[in-house]
Amino acid sequence: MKERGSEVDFSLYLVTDRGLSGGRPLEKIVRESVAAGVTVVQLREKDATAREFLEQAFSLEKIASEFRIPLIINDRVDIALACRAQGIHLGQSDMQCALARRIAGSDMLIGVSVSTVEEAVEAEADGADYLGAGPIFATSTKADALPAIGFDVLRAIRRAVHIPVVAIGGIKHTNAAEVMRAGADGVAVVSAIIADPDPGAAARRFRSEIDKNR
Ligand code: TZP
Ligand code: MG
Repeated sequence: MKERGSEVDFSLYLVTDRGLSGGRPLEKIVRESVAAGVTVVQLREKDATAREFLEQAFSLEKIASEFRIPLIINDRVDIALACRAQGIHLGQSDMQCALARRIAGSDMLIGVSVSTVEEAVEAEADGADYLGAGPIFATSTKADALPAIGFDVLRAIRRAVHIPVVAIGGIKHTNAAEVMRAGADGVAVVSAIIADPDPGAAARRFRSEIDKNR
């Protein structure tokens, strides 16, 4: 089970939010940023209907397969199974990891959002393949984001588990290096790539900071 997460390159993890895309299709933003070095894409669309979410999932799955990177679906196990995505991402108020595993099977990559060491240890014990830890910094992208956890909690989470830890929340190319040095296996980014007028250039700026600090 551990191999499933450790085989994936989590270094630059893009999370979508079409509300920040300025009307550009997500397909274009995803294609340009993946071509420039994004290694994982999570479809996270809080305001989409199930039908819209499904359509978006199918079209991003095509791009992800083309570039041989994982597509991860936020919250919805059914949609991940329907579009044959490689993974699901679950928050603390979503279906528990072990139950999602029962539905989705042993091949599904499952990520869990955590903001404390206790949640991290529990998620690993529950069968998570990787963790999303944060918010590292304050962010306005997630309306109900918790207070920032900072580097000390990130380091403590890194020490407490054996699965990959992806840091999220307020990460820009200017602080990505520090986040990696604090022990993250990768950085997860919404606004700094999705809202950038040139998502490919934004992804390249991240890549060069991350690669200097791996
Ligand atoms: N979970 C914790 S913070 C966050 C999510 C989905 C949003 C991060 O967005 P940004 O724009 O990269 O700060
Ligand atoms: Mg969720």
